[in-house]
Amino acid sequence: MTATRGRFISIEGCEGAGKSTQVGLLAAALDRAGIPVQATREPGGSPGAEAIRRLLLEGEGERWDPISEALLLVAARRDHVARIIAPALAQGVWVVSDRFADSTIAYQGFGKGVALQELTALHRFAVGDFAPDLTVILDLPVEIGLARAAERSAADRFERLDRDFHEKLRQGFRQMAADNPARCVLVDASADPQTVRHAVLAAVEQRLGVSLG
Ligand code: T5A
Repeated sequence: MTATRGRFISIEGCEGAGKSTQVGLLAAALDRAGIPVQATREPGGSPGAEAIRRLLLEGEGERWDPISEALLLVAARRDHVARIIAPALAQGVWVVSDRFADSTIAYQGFGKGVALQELTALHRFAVGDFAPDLTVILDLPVEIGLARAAERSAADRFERLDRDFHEKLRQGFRQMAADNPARCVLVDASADPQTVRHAVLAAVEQRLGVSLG
């Protein structure tokens, strides 16, 4: 007997939006509801993609130009999809990913100016029309996100970029939510973690037809 395909949910947003926090809370809620779930992240998620993650996050800000960066990210994504996400979904496991392809459109496209149609073509080349069933975009003012990220750890290559860059990212994510209403839900992430959790679970229940208690 073949298992019913799992559902793929990506959690997106700017630095410090609370993505990792909400991935953990959502995975716990799915697990409590008896739904098999695997939490993962990008860049990374598979051994090969985690190796690429280290290349991307360490070192000087100008270590990679934006196109090289996009190529590395998409190579990591292909490995992550092929080795981790697609096999899990085929076995009926739900996958919740801390970032996915919308981050490339936001950071390398809206943020760093790589043409959006080139990024879309690259995505198709790497993973075809594979896409999340639901994308939750956590939205909050840039200052709040950067302050949260700074409290948590030292800045990485991306967090060191200037405020204008982070504002472009926010507007990019908002634009993607507006352009893809069937797939994306925009959630106000400026509230406390439990309030945000409530909104995320409500979106999953409404869009994917499950009850999370
Ligand atoms: N990147 C990634 C690209 O450029 N292109 C791509 O295609 C992809 C996939 C990844 C970097 O790579 C770039 C984007 C990133 O710069 P990362 O280490 O994964 O780097 O960093 P981020 O994804 O930005 O994750 P952060 O850890 O910075 O932020 P999160 O996950 O959004 O936030 P989280 O949950 O870790 O929370 C941060 C702090 O805030 C607190 C938490 O306890 C924590 O201390 N917090 C809250 N505080 C108050 N209220 C809330 N609601 C809170 N939620 C969490």
